[in-house]
Amino acid sequence: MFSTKYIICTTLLLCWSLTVQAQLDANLKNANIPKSVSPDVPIDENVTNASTTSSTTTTAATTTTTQEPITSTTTTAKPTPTTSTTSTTTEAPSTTTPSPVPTTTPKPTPFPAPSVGTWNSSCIALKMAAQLNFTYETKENKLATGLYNIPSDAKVEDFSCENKTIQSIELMWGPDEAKHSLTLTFEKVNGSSVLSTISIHLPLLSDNFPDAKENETILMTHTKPEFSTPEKMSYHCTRVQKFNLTENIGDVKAKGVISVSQVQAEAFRVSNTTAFSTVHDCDSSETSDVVPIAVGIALAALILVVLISYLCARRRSTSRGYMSF
Ligand SMILES: *[C@@H]1O[C@H](CO)[C@@H](O)[C@H](O)[C@H]1NC(C)=O
Ligand SMILES: *[C@@H]1O[C@H](CO)[C@@H](O)[C@H](O)[C@H]1NC(C)=O
Ligand SMILES: *[C@@H]1O[C@H](CO)[C@@H](O)[C@H](O)[C@H]1NC(C)=O
Ligand SMILES: *[C@@H]1O[C@H](CO)[C@@H](O)[C@H](O)[C@H]1NC(C)=O
Ligand SMILES: *[C@@H]1O[C@H](CO)[C@@H](O)[C@H](O)[C@H]1NC(C)=O
Ligand SMILES: *[C@@H]1O[C@H](CO)[C@@H](O)[C@H](O)[C@H]1NC(C)=O
Ligand SMILES: *[C@@H]1O[C@H](CO)[C@@H](O)[C@H](O)[C@H]1NC(C)=O
Ligand SMILES: *[C@@H]1O[C@H](CO)[C@@H](O)[C@H](O)[C@H]1NC(C)=O
Ligand SMILES: CC(=O)N[C@H]1CO[C@H](CO)[C@@H](O)[C@@H]1O
Repeated sequence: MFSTKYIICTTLLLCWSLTVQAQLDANLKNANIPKSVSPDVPIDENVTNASTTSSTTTTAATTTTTQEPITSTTTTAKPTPTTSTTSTTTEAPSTTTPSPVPTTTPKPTPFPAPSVGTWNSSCIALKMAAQLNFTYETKENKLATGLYNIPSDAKVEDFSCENKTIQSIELMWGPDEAKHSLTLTFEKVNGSSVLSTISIHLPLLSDNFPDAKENETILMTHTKPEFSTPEKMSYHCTRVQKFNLTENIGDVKAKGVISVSQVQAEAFRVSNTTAFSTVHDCDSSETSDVVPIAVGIALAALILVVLISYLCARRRSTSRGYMSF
């Protein structure tokens, strides 16, 4: 009589712990999917053209004509209401448009996602998409937030391959009088290759940053080992990774973030084939640790539950002198 109750109880607990484990597994599997989807957002050519033309032709001429393309873009941007507002006027349009709240959001056209570039030197092969988010000073001495995509057609300007422990590659783009550059330095530490430094030299041209101070140049670095990979393997990571960038000029401490995605990088290459070596994925090592631990915890909990219910049932039936058996 009592034992049947406990058997039912035990099976219920068993089912519960199994579903918990299943949910854990599902969560772990789903965890990486949204991250890898986000960098694949296609670049809307019209949005880029609309934004560049609107910024260059703001000669205070006709405000009605500039608003027309904006409303046309909002219809396309409607399905994503969670577009990150990028420091462009946020409160001002609310007074002019008394229409309901969800249908507003006219200005923040999404900044295009960076496109993936491929670069190589004799010792470094690199593939990635990168976007900068940084603060800069405006003509009115205010701080503004700027977004900038590293162009995929940047050229390999310089590289250093002679040293067996430190190698670097420098990408360059932009007009001759204002060269932009991104330098990546790789180091060999304990038999692993790491990206030790990212340095950025970014002159703010009036085409992209019309409100920036004249001749303002952003110099930012990130010095922390990233992309750690065993020797003779290539680092691979599809999801977006954000690295903090700092600028230390005098007492000014500007800050920025570089977001890299779709990364495949390999330094200290010896063969001169262009193909990457065996992939070391940023997530495979993590998940292969996390999944067994989660499964182990779930199984341990299950065993504990079964044991406790069995002992309880046994004690009860013993105290009642095996009545129900
Ligand atoms: C983008 O612009 C082109 C030419 O201006 C036009 O043909 C096309 O329909 C536009 N696409 C969208 C999605 O607005
Ligand atoms: C990069 O790879 C291309 C294609 O294999 C090759 O022609 C070029 O020489 C390489 N560049 C450097 C700097 O090694
Ligand atoms: C850029 O950085 C600022 C400040 O950290 C943040 O508010 C903004 O959402 C970021 N923009 C993007 C597109 O990541
Ligand atoms: C590589 O560079 C490091 C640091 O600059 C230096 O200590 C080392 O001697 C160099 N190695 C070679 C082989 O040039
Ligand atoms: C290299 O490995 C040694 C021993 O395993 C360790 O003490 C040292 O901290 C490691 N160095 C780095 C930079 O990780
Ligand atoms: C900006 O650079 C140009 C060309 O080098 C120079 O003529 C001009 O004086 C500079 N402006 C400022 C404010 O430094
Ligand atoms: C990057 O900067 C942000 C804001 O300053 C800070 O909260 C975060 O901890 C930093 N991340 C790293 C890895 O230093
Ligand atoms: C590098 O490539 C050249 C010609 O493409 C070839 O002659 C040479 O043997 C290659 N070196 C190695 C180490 O594979
Ligand atoms: C749709 C459209 O007009 N796209 C153009 C945007 O601008 C780039 C370069 O400025 C052109 O290559 C695209 O054709």
